[in-house]
Amino acid sequence: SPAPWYSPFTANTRAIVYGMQPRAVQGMLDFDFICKRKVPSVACMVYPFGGNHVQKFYWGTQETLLPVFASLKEATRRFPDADVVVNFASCRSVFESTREMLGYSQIRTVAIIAEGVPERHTRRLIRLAQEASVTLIGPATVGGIKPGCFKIGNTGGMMDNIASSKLYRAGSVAYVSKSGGMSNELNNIVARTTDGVYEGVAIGGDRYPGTTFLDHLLRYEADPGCKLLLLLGEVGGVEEYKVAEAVRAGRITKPVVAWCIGTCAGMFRTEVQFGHAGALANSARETAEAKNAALRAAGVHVPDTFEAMPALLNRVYSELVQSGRIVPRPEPEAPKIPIDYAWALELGLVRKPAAFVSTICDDRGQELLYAGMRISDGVLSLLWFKRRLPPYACKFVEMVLMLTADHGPAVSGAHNAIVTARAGKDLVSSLCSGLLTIGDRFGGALDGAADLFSSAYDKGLTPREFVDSMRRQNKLILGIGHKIKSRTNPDLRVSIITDYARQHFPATPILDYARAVEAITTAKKDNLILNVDGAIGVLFVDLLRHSGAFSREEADEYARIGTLNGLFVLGRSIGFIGHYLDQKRLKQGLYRHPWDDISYLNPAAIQAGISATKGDRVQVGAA
Ligand code: Q5B
Repeated sequence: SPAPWYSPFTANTRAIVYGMQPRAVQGMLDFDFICKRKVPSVACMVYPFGGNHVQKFYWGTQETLLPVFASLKEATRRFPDADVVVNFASCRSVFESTREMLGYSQIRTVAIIAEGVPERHTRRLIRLAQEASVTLIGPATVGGIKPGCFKIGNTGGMMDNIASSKLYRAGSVAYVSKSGGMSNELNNIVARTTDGVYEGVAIGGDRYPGTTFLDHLLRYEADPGCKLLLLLGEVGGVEEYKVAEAVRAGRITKPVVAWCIGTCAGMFRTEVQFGHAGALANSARETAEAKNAALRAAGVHVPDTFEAMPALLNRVYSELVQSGRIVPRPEPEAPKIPIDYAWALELGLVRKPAAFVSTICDDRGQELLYAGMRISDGVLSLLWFKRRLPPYACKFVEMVLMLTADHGPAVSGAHNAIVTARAGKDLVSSLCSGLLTIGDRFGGALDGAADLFSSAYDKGLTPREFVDSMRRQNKLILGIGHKIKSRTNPDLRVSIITDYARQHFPATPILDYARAVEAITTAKKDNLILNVDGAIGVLFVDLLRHSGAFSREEADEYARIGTLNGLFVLGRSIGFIGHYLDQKRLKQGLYRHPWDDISYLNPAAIQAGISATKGDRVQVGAA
């Protein structure tokens, strides 16, 4: 059965929210939930841009979906039981959209939230609404609230506010005010001084509100659930006189408590425009003082000051209880209010174990911080070592990255990256393919070299003893040897970096030791030089041990956990990416290794070849 005329909002009211206002919709659903409504009060939303779709919301702690329609026509067709529209359209488009709403006979109430609606538009809408018998609330309003039943948009503020004013269950006091902010104040006052709010509407602060104080007070008068009326008028306009007249004429018989705010206006020498568009007294009649006096004379309970209103309200309420006209109901258990995780976190109410721990980088603030320091303080040292390194050390790191960035297309990693790129793969695949070749033999000998040389040095082995011990173990010395570089074809990268270190490092004992080892290995074979991996590896040990920035334990740990190879990986990634881009730019096709560069050996041929040549390589390609 349809709701009676005086009760536009019930526990079954279904509304259409016009405009994309997910926060307001979530607030309405949260209110419904704590009121124990069976069905959400928001049936759907209308948003002309973006087509029909669904939006995700919470119903309590569960997630639910609400439909969004591109047109009001579709929304009303799909939800013929929706009789309220909360219109969030802007002041520019609210006239057209409200006029359209008034054309659907199922719509009985429209709340207009927009501020700044031209008065001529409002007046036309009021006329159209009256013709269609539609209750218009607003413009320039937050809306209204009916505890246990329905909440318009953002009315009542946050959920904790709504709960503390007990708006999840009905009381006996119905109020009407202009201001949404003052409605919150009334919610609070009513909850503290009476059995609570039965209904509250903020009609909006414009000079021509869609419905007036009297319209709502007459509804409350007719509504048997409401026992006590509360009016918060204000300076400007004459609507309060109509209320006084209704009381005097007996159209309102229930007790009314009222106060018009803005009594301080008389303290100013000129007329003051208060916050609302309509809050300006254009004549002595429109002052708050004159209106309070008129209301008092009509028999309305008017306090001497706003501060005295709660006590007066309590007194009138107590009289109603004593006379039996209000029978206080048992207080239901206060509902649990689901709050969003982000908000709970901000309030310090929840904690959750983090899935990741990061101690090196914080991107949450305006300025990116590495290890708690500004990134201009040296990117690598902050992110890898979590500390500022001396400028000479930062420069050393930069030089390492530069010197290791590339060594031509023939080396293992670049070759792989190129072949991968030519197989049509993407940048990341090509880069990874190159990086996966880095290890003890190619490019990844830094940590091993650092460990071998520093351990031998720490043990007090002479360079000769060290070389001999490695030979006895049949182990290659990591950091020694190069495919093409030699004493006669020196690796300039090694001299650049060692010269720099000798000039700037406080001490280079491990480098000196490695150079002494090199003197022995090159005596055996010209290419057994201290290679680029070895040079960087031993120099980093010298840096870790003598820069003063690390303890000895830290220095050892960094070598142990692969930090130094990381330098090569990082630097050489630049080169691999370069090769990938080069191949793509050159539109190089699929690479296939030429047959003439492959020795095809079958087991029989190997057998024959080995016996025929006593161990030399056998060419059997033609076979
Ligand atoms: N012999 C680098 O070998 C290479 C010896 C050794 C004692 C050694 C080899 C090696 C250790 C690993 C290492 C990093 C494979 C190299 C890099 C980056 C790069 C690359 C680029 C870039 C070269 C000939 C004779 C044999 C061996 C003996 C060799 N190495 N003895 N300690 N370390 N080094 N890797 O020329 O008696 O004849 O049997 O594994 O530090 O990767 O540019 O290309 O920037 O991209 O093939 O610079 O040295 O020499 O294996 O034929 O050996 O010398 O025992 O003795 P080769 P082999 P014998 S830098």
